[in-house]
Amino acid sequence: MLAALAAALILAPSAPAAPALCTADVIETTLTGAGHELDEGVNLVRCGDVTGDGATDVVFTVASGGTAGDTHFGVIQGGADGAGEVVLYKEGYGVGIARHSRRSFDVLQPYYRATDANCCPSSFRPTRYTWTGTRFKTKKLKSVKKAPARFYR
Ligand SMILES: [Ca+2]
Repeated sequence: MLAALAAALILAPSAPAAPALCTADVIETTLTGAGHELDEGVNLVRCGDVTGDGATDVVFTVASGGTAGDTHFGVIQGGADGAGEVVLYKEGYGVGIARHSRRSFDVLQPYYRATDANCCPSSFRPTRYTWTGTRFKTKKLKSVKKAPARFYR
């Protein structure tokens, strides 16, 4: 059985397709397997190394299905065996994400003053998540008036 599996892996075509880790299906299965809620399902997906080990990881958001936009974000770290481990899963509001480097990514969230309508926050506040080797440490970055498009598309 194991030998057959190994043979199948060796014979598998090495097409340069995106790793399975970076598909919504695999992210959702991995999250459910780790005991996390899914709300409306995975929305944004950023594929690439963010833990500095050369192996592809995936940064993602989970949609609320309502005006709050995406209300969770996280990281699944890809292992050498192709399996993924949830190394971060957090709540947010109107979350946008963008990879910054091979060991960091940025999370953008709207900041509302009391008089701001839901459509139109006064500003957006980015936070940088940097991998320390065992976890992500956070650092607040300078707020911006407009959300750079790369965070939300
Ligand atoms: Ca990695």
